[in-house]
Amino acid sequence: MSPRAVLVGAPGAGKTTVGRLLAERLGVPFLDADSAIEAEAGKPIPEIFFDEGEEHFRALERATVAATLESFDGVFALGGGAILAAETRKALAGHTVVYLEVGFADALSRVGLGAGRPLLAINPRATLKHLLDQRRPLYEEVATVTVATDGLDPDAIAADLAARL
Ligand code: SKM
Repeated sequence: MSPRAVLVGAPGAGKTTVGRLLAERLGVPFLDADSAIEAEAGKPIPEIFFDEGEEHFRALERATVAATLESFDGVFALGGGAILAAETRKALAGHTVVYLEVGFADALSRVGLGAGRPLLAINPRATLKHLLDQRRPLYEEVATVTVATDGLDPDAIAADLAARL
């Protein structure tokens, strides 16, 4: 069993929104890695970062992604930083991996400056810019399909993807 599509991309790329719409169109379930980790840990991600630290969160993330890649046949959205782990990039080989590409301006306007994103809690603009630059090559490395999302609405992206998968 293997996910129909695994969505990767930076915070603000639209992985959850597009993923949900794509799953609906394909008639399969949707799973968001961040939500699965929160359910397992019994608390929201900012609290996991605060109480146990980022390393602990990353370990939960690696385990959740590895298990889900082997057992889930719907649309699976990864957290923005999941591809930082070499182990996860390797595990993605052979899967249909959709990279939702987003530029700085659209990512910033989609994530906003609100709570819920612990890595962006301090100096969000500079941090987001850095994340996008640092991670772009990693998203490209794992992607089998790349979709530019700037200026597009989530349903149009989902429709395009459903036709291509
Ligand atoms: O997985 C969460 C978490 O807040 C870390 C993160 C990141 O490293 O970009 C993105 C979110 O999806």
